[in-house]
Amino acid sequence: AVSKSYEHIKVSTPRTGVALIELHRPKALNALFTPLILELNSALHTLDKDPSVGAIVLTGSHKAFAAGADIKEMATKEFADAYGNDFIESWSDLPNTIKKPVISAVNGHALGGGCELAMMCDILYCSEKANFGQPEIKLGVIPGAGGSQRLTKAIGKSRAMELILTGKNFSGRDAYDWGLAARVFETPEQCVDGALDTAETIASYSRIAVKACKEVVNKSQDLGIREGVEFERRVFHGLFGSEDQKIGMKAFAEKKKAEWKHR
Ligand code: CO8
Repeated sequence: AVSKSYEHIKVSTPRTGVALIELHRPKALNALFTPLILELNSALHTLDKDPSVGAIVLTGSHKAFAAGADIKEMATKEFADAYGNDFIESWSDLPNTIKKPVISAVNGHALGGGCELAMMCDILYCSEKANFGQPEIKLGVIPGAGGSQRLTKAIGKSRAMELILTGKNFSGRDAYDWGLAARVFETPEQCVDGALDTAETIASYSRIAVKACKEVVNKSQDLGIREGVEFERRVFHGLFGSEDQKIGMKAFAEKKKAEWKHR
């Protein structure tokens, strides 16, 4: 992925085991249009298969994570096309279609589809002045890429309802206070650095155990507690068949650093 050249995103590997994807469509504040989404899809899937990568950070610019789906691209769309071609379907779950964790580092605007893309990631970090919102109501539509579901799960019904019905924006500080963001940073630089630090920590662990963590935590979003706990236990059992469980537990007993097989 790193050597591939993209037009609307930049991919690099700033830390050991960590890939950084930067949305890069500065003229339109990273508005999400089809060519960008196709590149993002391609990069995520390539990185997912790259054994040297353990975790991924997704960010935009200091000014905009993404100012939403491309309104100009959508403006003339008809129902038959939207429904017939299931518009958004291929975009709406991007970071969840891959197995490795994706951390979003949100600076600047994260509106509409931009907010939704940030929320699809496994961990959300932001800076204080990040500007989140689901302004679709102002365009005569509703969130279309999971916003009504993920925002509601993250911050509660009454608050999400208010934001989605009014189209009011909220800050990175609010996102943190309400539990949407795992961490909030003072500056955009600190936010991206913080996300890279966390990604580096994740990438230092057994790839198999990391994938299993992502899978079981994400299951909690769809399953009831009893089924979720049962699912977790089965995956836990499965890990006793991995070399890394032996390596990790032996290293602890011997007071040594684990040298993972699956790295
Ligand atoms: N689509 C297309 N172009 C955009 C978008 C957008 N969402 N946002 C900004 N741009 C363009 C502007 O048109 C402008 O282009 P030009 O220079 O050619 O006029 C350029 O980016 C710079 O923007 P502004 O001049 O407006 O910059 P400001 O700093 O004055 O304002 C704002 C920044 C407040 C972010 C403003 O641009 C804005 O309100 N943008 C629209 C935000 C919005 O409504 N987003 C929601 C879109 S609907 C949606 O996302 C549906 C979700 C569907 C699912 C998506 C799946 C991932």
